[in-house]
Amino acid sequence: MKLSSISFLDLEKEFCDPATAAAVVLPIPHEGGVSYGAGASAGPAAIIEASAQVEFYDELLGEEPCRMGIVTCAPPVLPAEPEAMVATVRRAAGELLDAGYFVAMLGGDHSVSAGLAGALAERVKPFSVIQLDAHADLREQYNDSPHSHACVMARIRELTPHTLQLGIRSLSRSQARRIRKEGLAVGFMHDLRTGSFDLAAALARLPDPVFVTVDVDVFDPAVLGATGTPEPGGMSWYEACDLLGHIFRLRRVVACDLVELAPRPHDAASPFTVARLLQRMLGYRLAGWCRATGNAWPERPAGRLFSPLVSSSCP
Ligand SMILES: [Mn+2]
Repeated sequence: MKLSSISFLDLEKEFCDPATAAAVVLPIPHEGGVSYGAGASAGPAAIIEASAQVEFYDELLGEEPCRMGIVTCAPPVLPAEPEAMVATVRRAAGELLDAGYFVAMLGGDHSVSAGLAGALAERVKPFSVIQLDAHADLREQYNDSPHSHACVMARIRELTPHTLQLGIRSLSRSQARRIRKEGLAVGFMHDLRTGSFDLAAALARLPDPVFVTVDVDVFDPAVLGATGTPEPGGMSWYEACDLLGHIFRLRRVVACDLVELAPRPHDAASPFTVARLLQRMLGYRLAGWCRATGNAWPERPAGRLFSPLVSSSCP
């Protein structure tokens, strides 16, 4: 494994050692056919840089997530051609899953998520994908490409039928028809807001393990504006944290990604928000492990804590 020169959260060596870490951060600075604003290839570096300012102590969890050990990889060499890029991500993520890490990938545009989903599909069946996103991303093709970020959930649904899409508030008529016709599990943002979407029931229908993919445009632009395709009416910070808290409590999450941050000048808040969210998601995972095993929050990294890709009863 090639390590990044700066680790996520700028951790002391003991807390980012590949031998003892439970989680790994994999930066994928790929930007293919971004449809509106550009800049997602600069996302991972901006998130890692901002993460150096994040307080280790999570005030909701009452603990420091970094005590699980979080190693940060250098980005792999990425071919520009989308299909080859996805295959590269599949291999890189697959090696990390095989090594027993909880994999947290940083995009890049949303097309990179097909690589991580592909790595899971090669290793475990069934598995689920939960998407937090403003956009349904169910197009078969976009700008003549099936690998566009606007098609990623269509590609992922070729790998698993178990998907749940949350926070959606932008889609075409044909995508809306597909959702109705195939009865896809979609929690539209307005239904989440009014409480008319039964999240617990939707989560109960998903098999473990779960990959959670977060397109940062799920946030309201007032919370996070540095993204290529902003949409009004998105989640607040606490809405997103509550939702992810439920997901990590009720399902066994083995991998996540955060994609589509496109850093812009004079906006330190957006990359910092993503860095904090990743730290919190890792904390939710560790909290789930503590609950499931009865173990205390670890003081220092103790190897691969999370049984990764085996069947459903493991914590
Ligand atoms: Mn999106």
